[in-house]
Amino acid sequence: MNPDVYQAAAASALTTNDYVLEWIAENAQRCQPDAIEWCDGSEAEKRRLTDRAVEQGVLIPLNQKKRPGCYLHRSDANDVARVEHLTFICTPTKEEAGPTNHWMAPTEAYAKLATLLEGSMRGRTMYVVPYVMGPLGSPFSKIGIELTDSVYVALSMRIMTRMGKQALDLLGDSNDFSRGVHSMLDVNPDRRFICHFPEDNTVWSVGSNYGGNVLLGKKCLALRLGSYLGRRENWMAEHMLILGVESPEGQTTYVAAAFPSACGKTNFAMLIPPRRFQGWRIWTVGDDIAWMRVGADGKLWAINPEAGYFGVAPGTGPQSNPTALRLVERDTIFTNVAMTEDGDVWWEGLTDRPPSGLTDWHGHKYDPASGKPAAHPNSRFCAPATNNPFLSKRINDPEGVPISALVFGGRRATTIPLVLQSFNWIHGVYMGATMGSETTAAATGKVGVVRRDPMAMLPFCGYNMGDYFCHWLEMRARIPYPPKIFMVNWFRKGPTGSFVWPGYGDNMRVLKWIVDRVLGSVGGRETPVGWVPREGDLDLSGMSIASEDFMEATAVRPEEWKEEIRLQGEFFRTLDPYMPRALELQRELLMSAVEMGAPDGRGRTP
Ligand code: OXD
Ligand code: MN
Repeated sequence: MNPDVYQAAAASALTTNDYVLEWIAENAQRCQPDAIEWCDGSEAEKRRLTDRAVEQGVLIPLNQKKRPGCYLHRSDANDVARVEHLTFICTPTKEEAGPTNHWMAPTEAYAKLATLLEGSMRGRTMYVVPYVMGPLGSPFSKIGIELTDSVYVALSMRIMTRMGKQALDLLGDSNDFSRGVHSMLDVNPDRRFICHFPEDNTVWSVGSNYGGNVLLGKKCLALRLGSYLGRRENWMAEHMLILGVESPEGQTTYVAAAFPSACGKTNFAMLIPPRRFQGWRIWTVGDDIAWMRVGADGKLWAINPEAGYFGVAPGTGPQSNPTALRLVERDTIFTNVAMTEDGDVWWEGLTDRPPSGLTDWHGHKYDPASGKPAAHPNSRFCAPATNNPFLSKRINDPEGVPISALVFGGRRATTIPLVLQSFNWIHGVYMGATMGSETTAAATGKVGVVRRDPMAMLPFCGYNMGDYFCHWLEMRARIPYPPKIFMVNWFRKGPTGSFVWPGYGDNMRVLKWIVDRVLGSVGGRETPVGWVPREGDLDLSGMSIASEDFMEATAVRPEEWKEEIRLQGEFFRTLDPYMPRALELQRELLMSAVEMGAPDGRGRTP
């Protein structure tokens, strides 16, 4: 590397921290950038980087009258999603990564990626992006620095995290920061690796420029490294939204919920209560990630470590998420959506029919007759949380919010009722450990195959899934006043194949039952697999749902459950020999309870 480059970077450094400076020098030596630029997080810097990105064709300005401060990015067509098969947990032993993660030995991974990074930033700028995950000064928060050769990443990190000089000021002389190195290389799937080194609090990501692979604060630090650190430090990093339910009397109850990717987490986090619920408000704390710790009061407290939303655009429309439409009105970076003739954005689900004259996500004229979508199905918006009109006032509270209920959800056409309350913590952990979603015909060719995704963490747990379950079980002893645990399913279908529950805003009715159960102010029906609401327990006023549909939505059928519990056992076997015994015993207990209630002669009625 030209020594002047490093000299210039050292002279303009935003810190005197030797650990940081040495680490940057080492990586600059390896990657050989033409320039090194420290990101301070200022408005002037945002303007400068945005202008540069536009000049380079990385960002396309949208209609600034309609969408002030908004830009479109088109990614390489081979680089549009997270790549689980190229994502590695690099722990000293394979066993520590466990059966659900791809593993590479740390020495091998470092060597392989160092070779790829050699000279990778020649002709490019290395951006030094310091950031904080979590509210500034919070005991939950973590500091990270990402070195990246992507101006798109630098600008997106500015939205998604508390990015800038304040991170370095908070770090001071400490060595306690997460080290992220990212180079796009030539954006080639053959040279794409996302490697996590939990023991070194380090992530190296090469060959991609797609959000989940390269915004290293998000999935990489906040979930994979975070879950590893959480286990070591007795806290929890979870793939959960956090919302506050405020009653007309002004009492707010906080709920955290896990759903597999693309199952409507962002929509649920921004739910608008139906008209009947006048005076009720849902406040968004977070839409994707929760960091949770036991507070001095013995409750479980949570923060959202992020500062923005990286949401899936398709399917976001006036019915599914009117709030999201408001938050992408300005200062948003869109990726791989379609563009209208007048420089606005469009995606499937925004309106019933595509407007004429669209440009598709590749940048070509869109032909609706092609049968292909105009926006990529995983196209995204990246918007600051402060754009959300229903952002919780507690978003920057260093203590976070107290969680009263944990909710697990999935997309299931049968078996799983609209809402089910667990009997206790172990049973709740069991619900999370067995949650899953049915694949659709379009995705796999096989309908109704349940892909298990424990706690929605399958792609995000930074260590052995069996140990992760143990951590959940062990947390119970550390939480004197634990949240109640529930399971929901908005997607159950009736005999005619149509959904029995309308979903969207009406999910408020389920949320209210959950809150009332926490407060002990509503009843329910005990079934062998948990508590469900009876018809009068759920506020159904102001909606039209046939009584049969409600019965169907909340039905617990022994025959379906016997099969379900058998399949849950099959899933557990794939995690052997790491499965905690408590969950297998819970499984057997549920099976015998279901069999006792089953009208097939095998079980007896107790
Ligand atoms: C996400 C995901 O992008 O879960 O949040 O895939
Ligand atoms: Mn997610």
